[in-house]
Amino acid sequence: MDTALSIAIQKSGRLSEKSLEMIRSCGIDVNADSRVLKASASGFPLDFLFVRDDDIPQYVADGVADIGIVGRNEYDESGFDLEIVRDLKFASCRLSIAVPHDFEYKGLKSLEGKRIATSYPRILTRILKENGVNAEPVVVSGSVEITVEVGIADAIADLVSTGTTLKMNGLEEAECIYRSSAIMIARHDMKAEKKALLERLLERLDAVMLARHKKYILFNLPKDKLSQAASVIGGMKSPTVTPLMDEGWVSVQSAVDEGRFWAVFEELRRLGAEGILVMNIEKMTE
Ligand code: PRT
Ligand code: ZN
Repeated sequence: MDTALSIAIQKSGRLSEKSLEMIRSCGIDVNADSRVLKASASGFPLDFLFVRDDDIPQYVADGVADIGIVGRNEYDESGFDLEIVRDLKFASCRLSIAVPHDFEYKGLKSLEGKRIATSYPRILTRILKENGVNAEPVVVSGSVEITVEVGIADAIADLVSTGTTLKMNGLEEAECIYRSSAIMIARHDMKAEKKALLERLLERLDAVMLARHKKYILFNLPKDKLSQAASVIGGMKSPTVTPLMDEGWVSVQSAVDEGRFWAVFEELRRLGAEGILVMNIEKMTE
């Protein structure tokens, strides 16, 4: 049988849909309707294992799966030594210290001697230690935000994205101590055949991720404004320039960073650009 790479992804939760979507955008299809434990893909030799996110680092470490997609928080908390092959930059969140309103928080030192409830004792302990703070982690597996109210902790360290959960439970986000997003992990000692498959997968993934942060623009420009326009666009080796029937004008096309898009757009308008057309890029390489 031909070698296939196996990937562990979250069965159902905050990471599941995005993980599948990323893989699908690499031209790899998997039937996830019948989300059983295992499935094979079409379009690439990839086997899927749908599991709880907490188990993903362990499965990869044990060789049950070759690679996995998991929150950085779960990986760091697991304590396994794996390779982080990519930061996939979705499911971003932060681990924050939160305190009740009457707690006078003045930095991590305020936590000296306090009980801090968390589901991430390893990460919390490391950070407290780095900051020379002695506090007592109270380990809970869920509903961390109610521990202060019920009297088993003085403060908490929990994942936050919008902050609504903290507010609803009468807590204030005091300080972000750690940032997380979804990452792809792999074992260090993968066989050469599997490593080659992973490289192929990563090449596709990089093309997808790069394209997500770019827009493709096409516009007509008075020829004498070309060098100014090129410096506005920046980044790329050179924009593609095509002559137009009217000899005083050219047609220009280029990829532009999404974050700079509006600034570039306004500057091009100022230079006299006309017929500006903007498109999403599906895939791209540097
Ligand atoms: O069943 P399984 O074990 O697989 O899933 P799970 O319930 O353990 O994990 P899941 O699906 O909730 O989260 C998976 C991963 O998503 C986490 O490990 C993080 O890496 C990431 N992530 C991103 C988050 C959040 N954002 C987040 N907001 N994980 C949890 N939360 C919690 C937060 O702690 C709070 O209680 O969601 C609640 C709402 O957050 P606010 O701040 O938006 O109100
Ligand atoms: Zn979990």
